[in-house]
Amino acid sequence: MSVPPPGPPEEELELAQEPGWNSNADADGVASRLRGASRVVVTTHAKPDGDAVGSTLALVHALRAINIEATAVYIGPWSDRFNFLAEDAPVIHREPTESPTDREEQLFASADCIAITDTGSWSQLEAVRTHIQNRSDQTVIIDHHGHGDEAVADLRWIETRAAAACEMVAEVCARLLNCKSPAQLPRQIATCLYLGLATDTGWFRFSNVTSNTFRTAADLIDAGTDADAIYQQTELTDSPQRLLIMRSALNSLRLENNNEFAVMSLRLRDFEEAGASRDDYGGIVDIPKTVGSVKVVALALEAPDGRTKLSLRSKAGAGSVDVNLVAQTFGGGGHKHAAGARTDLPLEQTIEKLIEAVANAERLA
Ligand SMILES: [Mn+2]
Repeated sequence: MSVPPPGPPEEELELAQEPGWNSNADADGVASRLRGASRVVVTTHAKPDGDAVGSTLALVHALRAINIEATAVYIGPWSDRFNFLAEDAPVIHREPTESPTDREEQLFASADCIAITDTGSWSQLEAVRTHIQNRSDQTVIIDHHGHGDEAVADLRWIETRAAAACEMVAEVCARLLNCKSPAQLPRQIATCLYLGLATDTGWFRFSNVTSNTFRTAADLIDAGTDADAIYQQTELTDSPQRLLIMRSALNSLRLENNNEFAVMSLRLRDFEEAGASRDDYGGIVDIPKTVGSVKVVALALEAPDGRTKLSLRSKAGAGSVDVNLVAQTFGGGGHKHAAGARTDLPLEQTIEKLIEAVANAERLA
C-alpha cells in the first residue's frame, strides 16, 4: 500500500490560480537568477513531503555542481525515509517549535539568494519567516500551487499545471548544468526529482499527471534513476508498529450512511499496544477511500489532553462532500477534500456528532 508521508493539505485538484498569486518568471529566469548568486539557502514548506525534499535537494546538488554554495533548510517533522537523497549535501533540520541555531541564522544572514520550492505561502513558511521577511528582492519561488503570497518573493515561477515542483525544478537544473534535457542530469539529481514526481502523483496515478509528467519521468530514468529502488526506499520502509496501528484503526472501522462514510478511531492505548508513535498514523485516514461506495473518510484520534483530533477527507466528483464545511462545525477547517478539527468532546461523542454532520452535509454538484 502506498501511503503518502505527512505533508501539506492535499490540493492537487485545485488548479485554479488565485488572483494576486502570479507567475512572472520561467525556468530560464529562475536559472539565471540562481547562477548569479554565490550563497543560496534552499527551503520549502514545513513538514516536507517527497516533492519538497526532492525539489530542494535537486537544486542544492545542482548549485553545488556549478560551485555555488548551497544548503537545504527543513522545518520538521522530518521523515527519515528521505535521508538517502541528501548524500553529501549540507542539510539543516529543525522542529517548528525549536528556535533556529546560530548556524541557521548565519546561513540565512549570509545568503545572497533564497530559493523556495513547493510553496509560496507564509502559512507554510512560518518558522523561517523571520529570516526571509523583507527580503523578497533576494527570494525566488518555484511552485505548482494555486495559492500563495506574492510578497514572499519578487521572482516567481508558478505553474499550476505541473504535477510536482520537481517537474519544474527538473527544467531549472537542466539549465543550470547546461543539459539539453533532464535526461542528461547526473543520476543523483535525477533521483531526487523522480522521487518528488512519483510521490506528488501517487506514483503516477493522480489526476494531476500530464504527458509532460511522464516525459520528465522518462528523462529522469534515462538519466539513471533506479525507479524501483526509490519505490522500495520510500514506500516499503514502514515500521512494523505502523502496520499494527493500521490494524487497530481498521478494527475500529464503522461504515455509515449506506457505506458512504467510513470513520475510524485510534485511542492512546492503541498506540501503546502497538508500540507506535504519533508519527505512525499518517495516511491511515485514506485507506477506506479504496471502497467504491465511500465518499467521505475520517479518523478520530484521542489526544493526551482528552480532546479529540479529527482528520477528514472526501473524494472529488458528483455528490462529493465539502469536508471543510464539516470541519467548521467542529471549529476546524481546511480544504474541500481535506480538513481537520480538534474538539473538547470525548471520542465516542465526537464520532456520533460527526456521523450526523456528514449525513446532513451539503453535496457538491
Ligand atoms: Mn508538490
